[in-house]
Amino acid sequence: MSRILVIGSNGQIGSELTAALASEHGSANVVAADVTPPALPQCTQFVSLDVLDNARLREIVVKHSITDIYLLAAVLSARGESAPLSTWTLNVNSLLNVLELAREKRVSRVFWPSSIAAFGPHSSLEIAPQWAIMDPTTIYGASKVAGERLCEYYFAKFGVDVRSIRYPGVVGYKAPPGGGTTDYAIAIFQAAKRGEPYHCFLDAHTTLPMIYMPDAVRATLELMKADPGRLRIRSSYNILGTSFSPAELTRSIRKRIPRFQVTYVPDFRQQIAQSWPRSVDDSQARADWGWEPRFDLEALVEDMIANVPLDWERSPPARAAS
Ligand code: AKB
Repeated sequence: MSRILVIGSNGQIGSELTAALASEHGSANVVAADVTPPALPQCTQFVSLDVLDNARLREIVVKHSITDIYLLAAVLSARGESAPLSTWTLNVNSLLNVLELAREKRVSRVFWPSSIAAFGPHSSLEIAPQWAIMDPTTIYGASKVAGERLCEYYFAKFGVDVRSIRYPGVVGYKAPPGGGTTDYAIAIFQAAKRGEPYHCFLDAHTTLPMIYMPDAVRATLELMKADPGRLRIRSSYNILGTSFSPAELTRSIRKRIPRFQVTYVPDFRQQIAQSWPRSVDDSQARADWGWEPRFDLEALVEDMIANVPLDWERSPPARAAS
């Protein structure tokens, strides 16, 4: 039986993954961890944890007989640029702390997310292959490439069962995103629903790989359930939900909210987005563990409009930690 620790459980992905794991494995077998307690009660037990506090991490793993760790705590691409050193420290050292626990056989399995941010200007940006030149331009991207190398190293050298996905931009409505370059694709829905214009910080035609939250969560669960013998990638798997630009997203929203207006005022995040691929080749994930997305752009837009709160304050979600 798995005993699961989710680190970064208040964040955009962490909060939804924690709920999904609790419904799959039973609430009693899932421990949620973050630096501060969640704003809303969660379906699992909560422990306070700064993942850089290695002694506390070890104490929690032993006390709760943890077998599997999902490490979601991270500083994302846009926010990371204002604090490179602390971004690197959190994103890389947290992974090392967890991989060391697995090397010592204190836990059996680790999930760690990489990102499309691991790619860079020379990565074949039309459709980034699984194996590409990785020359990220952000500290977040650099920490993801380092993390991928560490995952592969700990697997090859010590047999650590670590599994990873390069998440595209993740769109969801239950918790706010925290400091990413793809965050526009969530804020735009809230403006549309409030009947306000949206000032987009990316250029109209900046196409990026994206994924709807239910697909991202399902991909994570499916990868972690996959037969280890079938997994040929121990750095991180490309997966794709759908790809779209702000202009294409706006067109789709306007089919449902015709008077919605968007202006484009690109800021520093435009440069980051331009260094990322427009799509990714996820054929390896499809072949190895049967990955298949369910939400295309129209399905994502339909569901987001139906469910996204007008703003996070009026309908408070779990606090985002990353
Ligand atoms: C970000 O925009 O930084 C994240 C990511 C693509 O990893 N959403």
